[in-house]
Amino acid sequence: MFVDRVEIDLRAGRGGNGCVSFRREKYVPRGGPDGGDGGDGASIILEAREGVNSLAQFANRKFWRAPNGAPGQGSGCNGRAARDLKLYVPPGTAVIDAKQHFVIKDLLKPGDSVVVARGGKRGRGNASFKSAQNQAPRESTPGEEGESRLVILELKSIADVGLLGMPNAGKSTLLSRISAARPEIANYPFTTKHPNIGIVHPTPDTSFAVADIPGLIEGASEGVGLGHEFLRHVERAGLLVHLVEPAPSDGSDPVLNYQTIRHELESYSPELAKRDEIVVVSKCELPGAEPVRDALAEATQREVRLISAVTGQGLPELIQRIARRLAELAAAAPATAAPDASTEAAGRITAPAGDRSPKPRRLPPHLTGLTAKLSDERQPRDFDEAGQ
Ligand SMILES: Nc1nc2c(ncn2[C@@H]2O[C@H](COP(=O)(O)OP(=O)(O)OP(=O)(O)O)[C@@H](O)[C@H]2O)c(=O)[nH]1
Ligand SMILES: [Mg+2]
Repeated sequence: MFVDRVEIDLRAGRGGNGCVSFRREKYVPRGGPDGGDGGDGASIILEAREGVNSLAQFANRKFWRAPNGAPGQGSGCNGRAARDLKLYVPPGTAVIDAKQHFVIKDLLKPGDSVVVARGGKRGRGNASFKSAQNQAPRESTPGEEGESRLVILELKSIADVGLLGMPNAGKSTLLSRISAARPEIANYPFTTKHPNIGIVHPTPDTSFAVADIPGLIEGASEGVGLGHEFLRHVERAGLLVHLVEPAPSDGSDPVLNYQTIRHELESYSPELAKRDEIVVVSKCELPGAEPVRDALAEATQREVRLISAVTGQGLPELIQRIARRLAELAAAAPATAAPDASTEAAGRITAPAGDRSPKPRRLPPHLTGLTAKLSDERQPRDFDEAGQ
């Protein structure tokens, strides 16, 4: 089951209460306070992990509770701190506060994590209130409540390239031809019901990820068909590949189909509509593909490619074109990212470059002072050195 958006209710653990207790033991009069502290409550941590590819584990369970810290006990026993609850999500999951609608954190890379609900702090036992003035304290503090939070987890797949097109345009077939992904393919619309990601290797040591999403139709922004819900899976893609079928089975005009998808894209997100787009005519071994290519090129004033997943025509060129464009985008990105990096570096306190060696340890005065030797000689010996 593929799940890409869930709302979950999180509550971190409560801290354990502190304990009020006095030492009572035969022959130990006024034993003093010995109530231990409680243990800290567990926090809830969300972590992106490689290999997790859907939010399915949250689909049937809305409430997640982290364990409470154990209370303190007599004889100076502190309560056990509860172990944090770690929940694993796919890389690319945005953690959103459901009440105030802001992104708490975008967990992009495997290993990225965020403490979404902090565990309650432990309560203090009466032993910790002991002082010279107050030698028999009867006070303790309760453990704090853990944070509770309603969050939305929204998976936006991490792909470099997104495939767009009407249903049945041949998106899944293209993905299966250029990568090891094996999406479902069939000769009817809406075969694909959830996104598929495939990794393409243009050269043995380079790769990019391609996302195939369910087809869009007119009115997708109003929820027609599968809606444009799945467009979020291409939101992170720097490059879109728009497939146009030359002879749709419903007899519609391919150029109009192209414009419909563009329109839907714009109504979903104007920002996404501005992304780089490569337009291709699929199934080009079928008759009538070339006139469609020419008509599209005229309508878009752009280069339009012909590909065929059946004969393999145009596929290596398309892969090379995508790889080149991605490399250009990657080369352009550091220039815009650079100011961020420098401001971050400026904010950080770093040691001067030359001062990396550890400081020499200072010896205690009885080993370095004037009397060090003297005191050594005067030490009582418990064996006779001469006799050894
Ligand atoms: N002749 C020919 N048929 C193709 C080609 N590529 C795909 N097809 C056929 O087109 C049909 C639809 O292909 P899919 O890959 O499932 O299309 P899709 O765009 O993923 O469709 P949805 O998942 O429904 O949105 C299948 O029957 C494929 O066999 C091609 O290059 N040539
Ligand atoms: Mg498909």
